[in-house]
Amino acid sequence: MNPSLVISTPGAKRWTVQKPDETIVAHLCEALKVSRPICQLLALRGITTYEEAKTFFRPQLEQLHDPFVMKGMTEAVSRIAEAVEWHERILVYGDYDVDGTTAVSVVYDYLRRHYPDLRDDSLAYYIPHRYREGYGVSKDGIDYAREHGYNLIITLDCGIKSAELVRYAQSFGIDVIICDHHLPDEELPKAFAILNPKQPGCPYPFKELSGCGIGFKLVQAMCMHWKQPLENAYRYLDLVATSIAADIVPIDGENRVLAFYGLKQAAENPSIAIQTLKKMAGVTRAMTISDLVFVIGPRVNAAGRMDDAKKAVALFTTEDPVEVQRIADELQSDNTDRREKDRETTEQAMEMLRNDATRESRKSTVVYDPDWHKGVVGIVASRLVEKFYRPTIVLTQSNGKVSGSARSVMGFNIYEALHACRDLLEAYGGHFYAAGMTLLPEKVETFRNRFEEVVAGSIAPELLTPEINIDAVLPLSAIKPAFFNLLHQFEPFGPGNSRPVFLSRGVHDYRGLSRVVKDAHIRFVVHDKNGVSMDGIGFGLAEKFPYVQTGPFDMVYSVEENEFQGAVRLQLKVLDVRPSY
Ligand SMILES: [Mn+2]
Repeated sequence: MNPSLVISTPGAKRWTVQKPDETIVAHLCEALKVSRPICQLLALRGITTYEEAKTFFRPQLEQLHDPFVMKGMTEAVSRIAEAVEWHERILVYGDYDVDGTTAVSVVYDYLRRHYPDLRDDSLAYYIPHRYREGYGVSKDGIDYAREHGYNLIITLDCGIKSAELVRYAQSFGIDVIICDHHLPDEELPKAFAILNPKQPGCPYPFKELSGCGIGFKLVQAMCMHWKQPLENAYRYLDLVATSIAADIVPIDGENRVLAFYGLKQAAENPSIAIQTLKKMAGVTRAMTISDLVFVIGPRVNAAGRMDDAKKAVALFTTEDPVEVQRIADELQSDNTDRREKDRETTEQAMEMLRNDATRESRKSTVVYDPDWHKGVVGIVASRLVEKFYRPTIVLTQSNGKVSGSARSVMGFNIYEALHACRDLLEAYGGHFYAAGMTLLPEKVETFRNRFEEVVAGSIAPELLTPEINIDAVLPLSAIKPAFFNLLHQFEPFGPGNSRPVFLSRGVHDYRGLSRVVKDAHIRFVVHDKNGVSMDGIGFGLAEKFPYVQTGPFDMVYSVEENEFQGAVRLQLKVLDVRPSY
């Protein structure tokens, strides 16, 4: 972690200027012969040498790690090979979200294509129903395997916490291969093989693969085992990139290579599914990570949220364009339903909070309505975090139990907070920033108070103010096409490699040309003391317009390209402004 300088103004956003290691910056400037701000960005991303910079700027598929380094891979591949050879029945089992359904699609589609013997019902996939069965390996799923004579189950994006159910499967002579990326419990399932770089003793060098990423490594390993061209695995990279984007895993290391080539494929040679979803959403430009998150992700997730996630796998593994279009239409309509419910629920939750006299003094938000749709509580929690910036839980009820989703603010571990309330919960699980839980209806009030106590007692006060991390301080004169071209090579952006944010100090409105648009945003024309002027747009910044009028002011922004009437120009996407000191 780099030591950083915190500038704090009450009531404003926190601007944190990152401080890279100066020795490394100096070394990179010398070795790379590029401008200092670029070297600062590299140093902040953990790059210290010419070689590392080269790897970063020129991702290569050869940089992917050998899948056989992963603990359990040799066993998994030989067991699957054996199953293929002996015409055993294989069930590919995965979670209902984007990561799970893309993972199942990759492994199922690969097996189906390369082993025609396994066609028909000797190879099948199974996605548990989000509400009837819930997350992870289900008893229903195993009973399904048993009743249909499947003797090998490959679990994807789940299974690592299912020791009990793996035992249950084995009691019927069903072997289980687990491919998961979630943090294991102390007791690992006694599966035939476990692929999970986070398990103790796994030497695999990159720990942050998505669930679909693990499925991809398995396919890559099978390609190597059967001496097939690796293209048979690479064809799934658009799905892997989709999972990386949707599951919010860091886009550095191996994930960056996978995401880079996955986006390239989505742009140049997409699967019919991605192409169809893209067209329906009206996206004409090359796909970005945000498109995967905001365009593809919700449509795939909508299937599991509103109906049945099997549709998502059907979409990704069907070759007939007419059929793909039909499924995509269904997903589109699920997504429209989902959006309507989302809007309604957010509205109701906001209203509840506006009427809550204790809101101002609380450090957390817990809202509950037994009639809300289970499929949108997570999204609504995220929206409430955006609006009120507190660790947030949204609860609803189904089948006599209350369940909900938790979302956190930057830097606060919400999973730990739930863990501290565990005596009030029936079940809980999740990560640092997002988690889920179930509890009994009569415990909701006690839980609401306890959660507030836990958050209030442990959260650092500054975490309740949103933070903007600034990569470098720049004069406006530094923003030139050549500079932008280098910035462009930092893509794809995402967690672990955010779009660079810059700070320019002491800028002025240029000749009164900056103005408020649509009552909410500011269109900027700014210049600095060197007479360089730039255009910019600041969404939702209208209330800060007085700073712009009275100037000079400081401004944080990212740089983007704006195409207008055929001409491409650089423009600043302004994130915040404040008066210069
Ligand atoms: Mn996952």
